[in-house]
Amino acid sequence: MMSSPGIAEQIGRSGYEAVTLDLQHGQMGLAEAREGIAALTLAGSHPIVRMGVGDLTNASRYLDLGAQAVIAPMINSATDAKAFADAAKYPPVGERSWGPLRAAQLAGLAPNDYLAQANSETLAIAMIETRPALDELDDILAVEGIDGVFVGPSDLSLALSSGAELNPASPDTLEAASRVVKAAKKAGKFAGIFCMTPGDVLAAKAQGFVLMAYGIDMVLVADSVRVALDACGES
Ligand code: 3PY
Ligand code: MG
Repeated sequence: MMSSPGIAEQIGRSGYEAVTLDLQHGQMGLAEAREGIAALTLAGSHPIVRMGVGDLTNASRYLDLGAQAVIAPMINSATDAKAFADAAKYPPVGERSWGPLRAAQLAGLAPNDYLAQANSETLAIAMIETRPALDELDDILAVEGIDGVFVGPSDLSLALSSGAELNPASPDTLEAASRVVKAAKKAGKFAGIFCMTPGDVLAAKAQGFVLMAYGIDMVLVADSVRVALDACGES
């Protein structure tokens, strides 16, 4: 969430297989995302960009900068999912427009070699975090070019309680998350989920989720500073 590509890089270097640059709720702009994507590539960690709500046409731009996956929040219908896949995938799957010069440089590939692997190696991930999305889950999963779905438990908890409570661990939210991972498996796609605690990560893994987003840079940095100060008797 922080605006620093350097912090993203250090998180990638510390062992995260992938790091998501959050352009929905975070502080990065396009220029910082560009630096963060390059820094993560250098660090050997997969750069993912979460886009703003409805920013579907920019999916190709983030991929052109070298993002290896794009996450679209608030995908509510198969129509949304198709628009997203169209922006993220080259023909014949979609209508991604050509221009991945930076992405090809970062991948060390000639243009046609980048093209040959782009549709399979760059991922379009649709967030499921509303009631309409749950209602259309199977249709969203059936859209060609959508590689996987990603559960947003905070927004889901708001939606399922009609705004009464933010509780990513509410029984309704957990039940919906379980439904999502099962539906994804059935459709031959993968499921991911945002996790609030290490326990959430382990539970999600056990359920069959394969992309667990855990650890917000603002929190990781603040927690590390507290540990350092505590160790010096300065808390
Ligand atoms: C949510 O929980 O709603 C999210 O979008 C997590 O990133
Ligand atoms: Mg959300």
